[in-house]
Amino acid sequence: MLSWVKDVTRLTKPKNVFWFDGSDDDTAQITKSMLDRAELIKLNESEYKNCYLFRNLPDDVARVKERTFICTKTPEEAGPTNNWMSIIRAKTLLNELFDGVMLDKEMYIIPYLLGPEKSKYSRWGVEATDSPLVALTTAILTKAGKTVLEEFGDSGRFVRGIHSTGNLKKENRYICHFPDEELLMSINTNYGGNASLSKKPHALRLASFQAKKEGWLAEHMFILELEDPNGKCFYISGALPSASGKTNLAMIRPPKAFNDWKIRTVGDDIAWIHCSDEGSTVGINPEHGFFGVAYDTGPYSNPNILECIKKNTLFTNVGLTTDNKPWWEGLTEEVPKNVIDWTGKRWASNSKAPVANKNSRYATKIDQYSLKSKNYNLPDGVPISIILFGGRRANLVPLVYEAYNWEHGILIGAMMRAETTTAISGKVGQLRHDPMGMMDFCGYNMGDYFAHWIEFGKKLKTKPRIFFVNWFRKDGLGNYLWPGFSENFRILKWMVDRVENGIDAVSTPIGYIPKVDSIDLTGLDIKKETVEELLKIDKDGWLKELSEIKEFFYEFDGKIPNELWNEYYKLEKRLIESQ
Ligand code: OXD
Ligand code: MN
Repeated sequence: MLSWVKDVTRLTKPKNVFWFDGSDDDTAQITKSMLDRAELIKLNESEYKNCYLFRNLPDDVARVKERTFICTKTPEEAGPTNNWMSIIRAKTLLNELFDGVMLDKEMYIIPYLLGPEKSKYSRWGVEATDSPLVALTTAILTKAGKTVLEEFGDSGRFVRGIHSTGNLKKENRYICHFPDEELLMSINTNYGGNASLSKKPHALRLASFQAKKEGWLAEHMFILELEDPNGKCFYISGALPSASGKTNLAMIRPPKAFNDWKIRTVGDDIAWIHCSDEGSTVGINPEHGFFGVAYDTGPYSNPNILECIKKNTLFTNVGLTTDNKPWWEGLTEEVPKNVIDWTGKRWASNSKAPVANKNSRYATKIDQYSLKSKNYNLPDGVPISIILFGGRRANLVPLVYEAYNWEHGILIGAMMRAETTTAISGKVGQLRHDPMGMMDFCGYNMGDYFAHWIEFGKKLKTKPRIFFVNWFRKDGLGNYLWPGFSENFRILKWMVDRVENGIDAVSTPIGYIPKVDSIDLTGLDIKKETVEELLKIDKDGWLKELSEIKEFFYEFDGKIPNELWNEYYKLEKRLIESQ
C-alpha cells in the first residue's frame, strides 16, 4: 500500500499527504478546514447536531453514464450496456490529467473496509483523493481508517482508487474502472456517485466483476428484515432502479393494523450475496451508511430516516432555511419563508425551480439508525429467502407477481424496465432498460452476468423465491391505483405468506399473482375492483413488451444464456396460448 501511495504521490504531486485514521479528530480536522474555506455550511446545532451542508456545482450533481467507462482489453468484456475504453487509451489520458493535479492540495488516503469486520465476504479498498468532501463521505459510508489497516495486515489485495476534483470541467470528467487491475480512477467530478469510489465504482462495478470470478453476486439491492408477530425473521433483498424508493422500502413502517410486525434495515442500496458453506443464500451490506435521496423524503415516505438524519449527517444540494436548517420538497408542506435554494440563491416564491436538487442527498451512518437489524453487521450475513425486483411502470406490470422458478426469476429481472428518475443525468420519465437495477453498475458484459446468476443458482440448496413489484400503476386518468409508501408492507407480507405459509396464488402466463382476497387489506380503504385492476394482465401488452425485450437481448450478440431464452420462449408461448 505504501509503495502504491508513493506512486500516486509522484503522479499527482500533492503538497501534503493526510492518512485518515478514522478518528473523530481526523473528521473534525477535515470538517474544520472545509468550514474555514467556506466549502461547508454548519447547520443549526440545536436541531441538526454536527450536521453540514455541501453544495456541488450545478452540473455535477448526478452520476454521468456517458463519462463512466469500463476499461478492458476488448469491448466485448464490457458489453453493450457499458461505455468501453481501451486500457492503453484510458491510462494515457488519465495519467496526463492526473499529472500534478493535486499541486497545492492535500491528498487524503482513506483505507476502508466494505462489509463486516472479520468476515470472509468483506473486501478492502483505499481511496486517494484531494476532495475533503469525499473523505468525509467515505468515513460515513464505510468503515474507514486505522481499524481497517489493522485487519488489513500486510495483504496486498485491495481496490485502488484515485480521485481528484480537478477543474470540474464536464468535458474532461472521467470515471474509469480497470477490473483486471482492481483499479479505479475518477477526475473532474465531486458528486458522491462518481467520486466516492467505495460506493458505486467499487462495491458494485468492480465487485460485480470480482463476484463473477469468485462465484458470488454484487447487487444494487437493499436487504430488509421482516419480523412476524411470532418473532420469526425473514430477509428480503430487492432491486429497484435508482431513486425509485429503494431506501424508503428498506425502512418502511408497517401500517397501523400491523403493529405487531417489524421491519428493520440491513442495507438500503447494495447487497453482496453469497452461497454459504451449507448451500444457503446469505447477504451482507458492504456499506456502513446511507447515501439517500433527500428530495421527497418526508413524514409520509420515510418517517424513520428523518429522526436519524438529525445528527452527524452530511447533506448535499438541499435548500437552507433562514435559521440554518436543511430543507427539501416533501420535508414539510410549506416552503419556509426566505429559503435559500440548493445553488445558494434566495428562492423566489413564484419560482418553478425546486428549492432542493431532485438528487439532493443525506449521508449518514447506519449505526445511528434506530431501526437497523441487529444482524446488520454479522460476518456470516443474513439468510435471504426472497429476492424482489421492481420498476416504475404506469401500466402493464401488475402490483406484484412471482416467478415460476429461479431461471424465470432471472428472466423477469433481466426484463426490468423503468421510467427514468434523477439519480442519473438525462431525461426523466422515459422507459429505460434496467436489468436487475444494474444497468449502470454491472462492471462487465451483462450477457455473462445473466449466465453468472444462472450458475450461482446451481450452487444453492434452497433458492430464494423471486418476485416483481410495481407500486406505480396508473388508471386511465393518470391517478396511481395503489397508495404505496407504508402500504407496500402488505405486499411484502403476501410474499412471506407465500414463501412461509404456502398460500395459494393464481397462475397466469407471466407468473403467479395473488388472489385478490389474499392481500391483507385490513384498515385500507381500497375497492376490490381497484385491486383487480392492479393485478390485471394485458396479454397483448406483454407480447409487445416481449418483442422489445428480444431486441434488447439481441444487443448482447449471442451472450444471452440458453436458459434465459428458454424461459423467454416459454413465457411467449404461455401468452399466445392463453389468448
Ligand atoms: C445511488 C444511485 O446513489 O443509485 O444510490 O444513484
Ligand atoms: Mn443506488
